[in-house]
Amino acid sequence: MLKHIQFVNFSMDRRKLRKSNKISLVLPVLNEARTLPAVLEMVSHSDLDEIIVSDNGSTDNSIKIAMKFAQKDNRIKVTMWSGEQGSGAARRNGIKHAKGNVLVFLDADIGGSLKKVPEKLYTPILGGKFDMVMASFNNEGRITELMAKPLLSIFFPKLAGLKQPLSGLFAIKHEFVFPEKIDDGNAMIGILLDAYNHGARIGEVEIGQLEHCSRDMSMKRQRAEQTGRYFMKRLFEFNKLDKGLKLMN
Ligand SMILES: Nc1nc2c(ncn2[C@@H]2O[C@H](COP(=O)(O)OP(=O)(O)OP(=O)(O)O)[C@@H](O)[C@H]2O)c(=O)[nH]1
Ligand SMILES: [Mg+2]
Repeated sequence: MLKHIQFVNFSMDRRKLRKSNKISLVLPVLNEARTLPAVLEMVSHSDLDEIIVSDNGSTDNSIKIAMKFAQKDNRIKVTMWSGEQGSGAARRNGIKHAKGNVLVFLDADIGGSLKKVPEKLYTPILGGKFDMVMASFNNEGRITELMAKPLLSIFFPKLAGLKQPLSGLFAIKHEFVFPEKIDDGNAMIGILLDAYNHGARIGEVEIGQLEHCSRDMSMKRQRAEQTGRYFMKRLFEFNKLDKGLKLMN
């Protein structure tokens, strides 16, 4: 199920495959004026059909920055709405506008030192062997290491080897994303489990080193709680709770 895959350069065949696919990038943004220019610069050099910036209430210059990039590059669309808060809600809103058969998701706080991240994530999907490709990188997040990985190894052991199961950096075939199920908050665990439950072939690919960004403990606790809640929701839905509890004994 889980394979480490390396970025492969485009061959002639790959170029043909790229043409027969439409690729949309969805970028949720909330107050990321510091890092957004570098991320938009990087993705505007990527081979993407559309770039959807999904903002719901930034109070810094994020929207102004995104609009400026959109004037120079007609693939960039800025969608704004008011309503549910959270990166999951922002992803859901972005997907509504996405026309691609392959979707790439990035976060706007990853900094600009990484190169060609969209290509690294979507290329293995074009190759036909994967339906979802997660980014792999070396940063060790506390919620990832101390919560997501232990829970995955108890209930979904085939996913336990994923290096970054909560990463918001991934590519996925549109048909394996279920917007109506995407939770408002820290939705990654649900997006991953819903795809897995529908039989998605999941891989991961090295993308390099992310800029470190550390949040305060109360923010971390809120995110951990959301991850726990969304995880448990899936256990009930997939009838996994009884089986998992037996495994724990
Ligand atoms: N539109 C919108 N975007 C959001 C919201 N919350 C977060 N985002 C964006 O979603 C992406 C991921 O959010 P982060 O806060 O970085 O979440 P994270 O990467 O899981 O957590 P950290 O490890 O603390 O960075 C970033 O690009 C944020 O700007 C929100 O309420 N609305
Ligand atoms: Mg982040």
